[in-house]
Amino acid sequence: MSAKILLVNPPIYDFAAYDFWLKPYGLLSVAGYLRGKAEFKLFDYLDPLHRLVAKQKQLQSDQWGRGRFCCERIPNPTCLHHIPRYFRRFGLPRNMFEAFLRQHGPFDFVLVQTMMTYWYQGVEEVIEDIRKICPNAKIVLGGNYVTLCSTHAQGLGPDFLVQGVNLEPLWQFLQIGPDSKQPALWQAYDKLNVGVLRLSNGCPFDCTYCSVPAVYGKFKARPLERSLAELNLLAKRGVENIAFYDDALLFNAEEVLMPFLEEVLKRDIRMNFHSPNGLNARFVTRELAELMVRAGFKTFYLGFESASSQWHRRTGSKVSSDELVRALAHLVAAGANPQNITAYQLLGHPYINIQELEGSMRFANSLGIRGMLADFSPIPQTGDGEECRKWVDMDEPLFHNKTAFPIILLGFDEVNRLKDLQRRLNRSLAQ
Ligand code: B12
Ligand code: SF4
Repeated sequence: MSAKILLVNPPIYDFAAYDFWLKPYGLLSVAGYLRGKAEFKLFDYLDPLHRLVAKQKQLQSDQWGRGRFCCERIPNPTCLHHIPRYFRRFGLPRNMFEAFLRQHGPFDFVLVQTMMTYWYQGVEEVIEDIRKICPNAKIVLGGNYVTLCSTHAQGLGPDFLVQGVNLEPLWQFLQIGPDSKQPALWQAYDKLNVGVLRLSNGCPFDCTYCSVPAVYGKFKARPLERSLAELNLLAKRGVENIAFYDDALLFNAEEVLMPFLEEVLKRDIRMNFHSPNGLNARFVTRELAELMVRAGFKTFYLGFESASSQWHRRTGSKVSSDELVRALAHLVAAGANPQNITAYQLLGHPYINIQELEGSMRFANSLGIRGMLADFSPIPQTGDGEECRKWVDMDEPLFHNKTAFPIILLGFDEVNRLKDLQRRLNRSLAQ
């Protein structure tokens, strides 16, 4: 008899959370490798098409598949009691999971997705409920929090941790052999309107605030045929919006993104593509911009971070202001709507003194595109994250919280002032 495996995407405990094309892609990928070799059930606390959420008007997704999560207010965690923002639990109610476990259990294994390090309270809740209702199930955690904070994750009491990207120990633990050609298990959802793809792993840069280089190593393309098969699967499931989760989607585009998009056009696959994870403006050529727009890219998020060349030199030199200007010209000439182009800039980075943030915000605004302040989350084992031990206890992942850290570094009033300024600058574009 094949193993019975439950897949869980936990609720989020945070000050803010928004469905910015959030899917448990690591978890679904692992389950995909085991397709046909085990019996699967999925419980995704953040599923926007769950019947409980789908019927609430204010929670409905926008035209590109983004939206709000259902949530309830809860007290701030003790160590963040001084942060003057409301803390919340986002996702389906806890008793729904309990009822689900009673109805569909027992399970042999439960695989739990972990994402932001500071979201571990959701994982803790899930483990507690499984232990109570399905005490014999073996609990496996994998994903970003486990990879970056493995000792802390061990303390939550799982049976097995999958750190990083090597899945060999997992196959041994499950005693099931994988089929690595299989796409993610998107069939686990009854209904689906958003999908995720990743055409590559890793990144050629080495930014001092980022964990990707250490975890994934240098850039490596994934097999094109496998990505196309996954896109096909998503198209058949009725998905209209695809978010790319690549770290460096535009790097080596002639060999990775461009052949993929050419196939999309050749096969007449119509999708809206999105890049929530920040594109590198340096790689946007005229040809690439044209192809992206023709193949269906609708929203463009560019990782700009700062207009200060000194700041960029100190953190990894990933992009310059000139490169941003050039990329925008190509995108707009290709037909991209400037209202759907956004430049991310880091708020609350420890080198804010040389970041010239306000000037950078005004600069992006002068180019006629929206700016978005990406609150800085200090990441353990990165150069900049380790420096943040000066301000917070980095061994407590709640201190990596992206709402909390900028307030701790800059103060509540200064954070509000900068956010207000960003709002005003964006509003000025609409006039
Ligand atoms: C996509 C992405 C996002 C998406 C959302 C993703 C989501 N579902 O929540 C968006 C764009 C919204 C986002 C936002 C942010 N992100 Co982000 N993001 C990522 C990214 C690129 C991929 C995450 C992912 O889905 N990985 C899973 C898949 C794609 O990876 P995979 O390699 O196929 O997985 C394999 C293994 O890891 C393992 N595995 C993975 N999961 C699981 C689960 C199980 C059970 C098992 C067994 C195995 C397993 O097996 C897989 C198969 O081979 C990572 C970087 C990275 N490369 O991981 C950063 C990353 C997670 N983000 C990061 C940051 C900093 C942010 C922001 C704070 C940025 C900002 N300032 O705004 C925000 C925070 C959002 C919030 N609300 O708090 C940091 C982590 C920060 C932290 N403290 O944890 C990362 C690590 C990048 C970095 N700079 O180092 N992000
Ligand atoms: S370019 Fe992006 S993914 Fe690459 S190291 Fe820098 S921040 Fe990380």
